[in-house]
Amino acid sequence: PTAKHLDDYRVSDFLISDIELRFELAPAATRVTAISQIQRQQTGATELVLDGEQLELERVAVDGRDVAYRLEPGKLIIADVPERFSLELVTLIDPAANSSLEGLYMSDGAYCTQCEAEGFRRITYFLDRPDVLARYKVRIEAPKAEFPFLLSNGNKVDAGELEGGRHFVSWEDPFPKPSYLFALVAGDFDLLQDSFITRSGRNVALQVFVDKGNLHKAHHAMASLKKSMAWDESRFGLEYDLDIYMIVAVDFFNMGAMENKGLNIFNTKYVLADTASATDEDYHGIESVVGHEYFHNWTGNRVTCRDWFQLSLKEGLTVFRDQEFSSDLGSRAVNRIHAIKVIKNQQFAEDAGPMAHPIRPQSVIEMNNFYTVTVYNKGAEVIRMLHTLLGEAGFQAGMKLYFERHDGQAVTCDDFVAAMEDASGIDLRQFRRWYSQAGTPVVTVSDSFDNGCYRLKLSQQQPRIKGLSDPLPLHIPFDVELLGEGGQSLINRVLDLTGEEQVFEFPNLAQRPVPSLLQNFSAPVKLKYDFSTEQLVTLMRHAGSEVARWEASVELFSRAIWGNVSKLAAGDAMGVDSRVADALRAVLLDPQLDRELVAEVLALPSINSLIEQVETVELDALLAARRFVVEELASELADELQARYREQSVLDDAPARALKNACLALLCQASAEAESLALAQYHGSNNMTDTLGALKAVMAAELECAEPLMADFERKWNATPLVMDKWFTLHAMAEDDAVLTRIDALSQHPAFSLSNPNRVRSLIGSFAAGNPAQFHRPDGRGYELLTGYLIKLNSANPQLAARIVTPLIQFAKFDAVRQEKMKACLGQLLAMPDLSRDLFEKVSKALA
Ligand code: BAL
Ligand code: ZN
Repeated sequence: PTAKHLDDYRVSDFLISDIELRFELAPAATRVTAISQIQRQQTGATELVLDGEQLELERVAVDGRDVAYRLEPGKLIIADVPERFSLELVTLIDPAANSSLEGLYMSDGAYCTQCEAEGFRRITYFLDRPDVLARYKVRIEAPKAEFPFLLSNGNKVDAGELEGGRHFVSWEDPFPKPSYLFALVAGDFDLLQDSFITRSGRNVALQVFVDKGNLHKAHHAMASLKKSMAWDESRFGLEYDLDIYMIVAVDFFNMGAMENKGLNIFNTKYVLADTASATDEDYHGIESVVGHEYFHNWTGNRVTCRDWFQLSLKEGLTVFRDQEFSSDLGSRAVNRIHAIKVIKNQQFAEDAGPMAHPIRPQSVIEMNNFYTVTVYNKGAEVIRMLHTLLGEAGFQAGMKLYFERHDGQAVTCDDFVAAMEDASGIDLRQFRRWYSQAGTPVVTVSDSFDNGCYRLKLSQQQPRIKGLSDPLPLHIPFDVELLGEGGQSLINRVLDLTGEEQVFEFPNLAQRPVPSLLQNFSAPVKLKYDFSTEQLVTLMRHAGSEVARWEASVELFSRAIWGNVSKLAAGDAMGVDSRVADALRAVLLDPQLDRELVAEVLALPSINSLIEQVETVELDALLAARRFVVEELASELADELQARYREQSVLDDAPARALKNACLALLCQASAEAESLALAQYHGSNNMTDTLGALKAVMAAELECAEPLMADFERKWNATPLVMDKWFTLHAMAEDDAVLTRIDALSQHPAFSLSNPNRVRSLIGSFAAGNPAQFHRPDGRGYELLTGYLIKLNSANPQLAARIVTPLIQFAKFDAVRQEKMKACLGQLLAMPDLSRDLFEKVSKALA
């Protein structure tokens, strides 16, 4: 497999203005007739080269006449085509055998599509690139009894009966779009209907399609859609543009959801919810993903990407928009903490591993590998920095100019930044480097205080990444608050760090202040500053921003854990400073604090987040030290935890459940006496948040009741796949030595299927990514288990395989013995004769 490079971008030789598609649906042999109106764009081009994969070609006609053509791997080539012509192609495809879930495939008996990034070429030969925008007319034919709903993008324009019990429906999408936004669905569903009146008074029909029997679980998705539509109007001034908006939930889906114009296709995980079966976190996830896909209608669909290297143009921006949506509707601090955790725990790991890439990658072998936390979440952080630099008014002016300039076009990240720059008058030349530099910058801070003047010296270091040019200093907005002795806020300011090293002065201060640094995680960088315990305790109690208080707690607890790692290495007894427990007690008992924030603090830093704080890790010592600190703090605070647990138990809202379950998790770590609390919660629960909270707590603490409760849960929920996913995950995260045999046994469970990505992610993916203790077992059997499943998934669903391989390629921080075992597994994958491009790209980079 070879890489494509951003620098090699050339405009397409030909354009396609219109396409008429006819689908004669049949599981093993769907006939697709495509009539495209094509015109030359590059003078001198005479050869039309179309993309196509896994297609059986039946007919090629130019202006109604059969013509000669050539087939090369992945291409159909027609020589000597005229300036403008109509091209008719007839292809046969096999949706039933399509296990990759790209192109047209079957999910539980229904037909559906996934065309982003390059799936449309599995439907017909086409200029399958995002800068070719065409108007689509689609006619779908299928047996009516089995497939009463035949859906595509745009507006329904015709429908009728055909012979033999078949029927057809025709759709027209008036907005020219790239092929990746094409969608088709055919099946029998329950349908939830509603409507939304836009601010200009247009009535939009809203439809959510779900598997039969699930109608009662579609209401939250519908409510989320209506909130999204209202929010985009009020915050961004953006209104919906078609007469109908459809969401279809399918159980077999590689991604979370897909923003196809007017016809979103969703993973059931992000649609179906009722309180019995879905947690508060699931509800929140649905709201944010429904919002995300809806917001793409402007940022992605109306203005799309010129090429796939520009993916962050739409994804970074749309993640930023969905984060703002969630923050405007819920707790801004808690939403920010969740976003920060994704960056620190996952994106920093990607940046430090073999797949490190800028938010605008420069070379790609398999595009599906670049739907990453870097492109999405670091991309959103880059947009957030622009928002910080420009302010809300400047940012909105930039958005307005962006749409004025580019509505209906396929553009680049540079075009977006230019709109922001031109609308605000702020010089973003240096800021643009965020798009081309990979790796996590480190900002090192030192300070001094004399004669009433406090000085902060900031320096930035950029990592060098193989294959990329030497990094240059970035424009880093660095948010600082200075606190006085009593915790009062003295100064709050965003510093512009643009040089390699800069000193910022704060004169006329009575005492040396306590600095709250990189507040709100104002840039996606690693902060190095030697905080004292006293400073962190002050920040935890008094920092103006709740996010800063949480950050201080993470720093304080992390130091307590690393301190014990050092003690273990020195052969000293472990211990926890009483100030750490006192600080946690103060947070736990503060009635003013957002209870979800308190729950976040009580969660204590995860192993994965701790690993990201260091260059190399002694995992066994880290696991032991974290366990020790958690148990110490839990026993120290047992009375207070019990009290808050009981106080919150009588309340019935999401923050109460979050805090209660965080208390329970710690109590179970402190002593087996908490078992009765967990049992009572499990048996008395009327909602999945509490049920799962109790189960998680007893599983993590390996209490005796864990096994019977898991068995009870399985009995109750074995017919509900999304709930069984939670059960598989709980098993996969168990830290006891029997987990490997249990996972293999569970892979034979009737509710498990290797062909369903949700099941695979819940059992295999969460083991590899979320159970570091067992995945990184010193004997290497955790790596071998993952590798065995990757070998099975490699040809069936390469995209999924390449997703879950991630923890295996991120070996650089581990000891030599573990690294060797990880590399041996990667070597085994690389030696496979039919290794997919997806896995090849990641594995070969890891072993390079
Ligand atoms: N465009 C792929 C799914 C999403 O980011 O919305
Ligand atoms: Zn997206």
